[in-house]
Amino acid sequence: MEPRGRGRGRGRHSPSTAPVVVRYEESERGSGSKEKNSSADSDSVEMRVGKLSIGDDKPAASGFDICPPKQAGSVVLKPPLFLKNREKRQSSNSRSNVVVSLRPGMVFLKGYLSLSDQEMIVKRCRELGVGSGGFYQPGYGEDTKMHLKMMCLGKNWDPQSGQYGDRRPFDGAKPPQIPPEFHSHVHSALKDSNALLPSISPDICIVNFYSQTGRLGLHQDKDESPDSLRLGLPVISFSIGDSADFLYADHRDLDQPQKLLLQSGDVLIFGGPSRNIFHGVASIHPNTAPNLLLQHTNLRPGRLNLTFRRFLT
Ligand SMILES: O=C(O)CCC(=O)C(=O)O
Repeated sequence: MEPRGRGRGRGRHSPSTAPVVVRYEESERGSGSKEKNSSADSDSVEMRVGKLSIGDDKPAASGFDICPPKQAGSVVLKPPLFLKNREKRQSSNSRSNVVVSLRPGMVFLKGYLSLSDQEMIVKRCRELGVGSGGFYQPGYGEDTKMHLKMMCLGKNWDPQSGQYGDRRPFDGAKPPQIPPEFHSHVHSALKDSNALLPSISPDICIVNFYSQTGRLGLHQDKDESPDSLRLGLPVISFSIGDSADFLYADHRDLDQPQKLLLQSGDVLIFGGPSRNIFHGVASIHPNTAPNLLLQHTNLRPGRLNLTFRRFLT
């Protein structure tokens, strides 16, 4: 989310009082660099917006549903048997122990989250995502939508100001808390990574949902507190659903950033000397999510990504 740390002023939309249904026909509206002129991805997305009331803690809006109910009469094609068997083997609760050190402070845990972990995470994100403070399409301004849906847990990150806060400026909703099960997965991943990085108990989780045309420009995560950044407290990233081409580099204008394929269940950690890397998502690989995950959750086509961070030291 490129302009993290580059605020463009805090925009506040007038709260509406009557429930409305907003249908976004998202289209390319920006031009020029991906980062500064992000526009919406090409999905048609329906969001039901309830009565909005700044300062009200009760559920006020229902957001984008990442696991919409199956349509009556829809036909689900059965995956080939070999694929089912392979996924069944992978679905055991045991975690992969493939740990790859990509560079100092950057560790990749390949296939770390089991299928049941992934299902639990999808289901929790779905529940939280349709409630107050749930998924919405963020933007840096009226005409600069990001190519993803976002929900913040713990603290809100506002793309317009590049700041964290306790409530969302545009509807006053408080971000849901980070579920305890998520904390335990973060804790285990940090421990199993053997990375020489400080351990954290995250107080922020940014949850992104990318449609199959979603993407995210190269940016640094630099809006956490100066102490958190100075200490190189790690960012822990979980990938679920369709695979993605993840890019990273020391500089934004590097012609050839490094590319890493992130698949469902992968965990990536970057902290210490890699805390300030530029990173982003170049593309999503359609129809690459595990079949069993889709069958068990009805996750939409696309990719769910959770990045855990620590704002305060
Ligand atoms: O989706 C990803 O893998 C990266 C997400 C990210 O960079 C962010 O939320 O800041």
